[in-house]
Amino acid sequence: MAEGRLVIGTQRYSSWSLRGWLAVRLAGLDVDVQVVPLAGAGQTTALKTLSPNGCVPYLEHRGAVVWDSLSIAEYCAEHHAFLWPTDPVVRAWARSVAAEMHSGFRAVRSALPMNLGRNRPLATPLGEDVHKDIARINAIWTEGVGRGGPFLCGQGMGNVDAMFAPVVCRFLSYNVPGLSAAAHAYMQAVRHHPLMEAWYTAAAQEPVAWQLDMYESLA
Ligand SMILES: N[C@@H](CCC(=O)N[C@@H](CS)C(=O)NCC(=O)O)C(=O)O
Repeated sequence: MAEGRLVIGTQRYSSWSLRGWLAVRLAGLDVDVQVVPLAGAGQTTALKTLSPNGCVPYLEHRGAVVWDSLSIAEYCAEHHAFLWPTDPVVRAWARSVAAEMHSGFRAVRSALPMNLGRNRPLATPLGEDVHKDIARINAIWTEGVGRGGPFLCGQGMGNVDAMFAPVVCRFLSYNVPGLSAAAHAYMQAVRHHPLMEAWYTAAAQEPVAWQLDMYESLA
């Protein structure tokens, strides 16, 4: 019997869920995964009584109840120390950019919603605020990979990469311009990590009835 459960949303769309799921899988926690189809715009009734904040990802593990992707990442790091870099200087950087991701980049989030079924740029030009976010993310990725790569803090995927993984999905889906060669290499490393392959495969197998017009009809 599993030691708990991780509840996530529609894998095609749920960027926060992808973060939590990656951290849990990287840490090797023995939990059952439950997928709840999202209604969009924060209207998923089933979640309102399920998790303390009415959101996914939501983790129950060995009696601990954990919500919010960043605290799930921290919880997972307690079980698998290498989810954050061992070098304190690199760890400080990793935590800072993970927090920056968690609390920022709103322009990218709202203009480029995660949709793993999408593979074309937006019909309309990106706004200045979106370009500003892209430039900052490009700088973070270029700096991180500059340490040797292929991931942001070295050879293995860790919490910092889990936090940025949905951004990789968005940038690939919308073929975002203005990224360095290092950033492109980073996106390929993330996209082809076995856990990401598994996530994309599961997303492609979700029922068509779970697809939401608000994302699918975005020109
Ligand atoms: N800051 C939270 C955000 C979680 C969040 O907003 N999750 C969305 C799904 S991606 C959600 O559960 N929305 C509620 C709903 O669809 O009703 C985290 O990092 O986990």
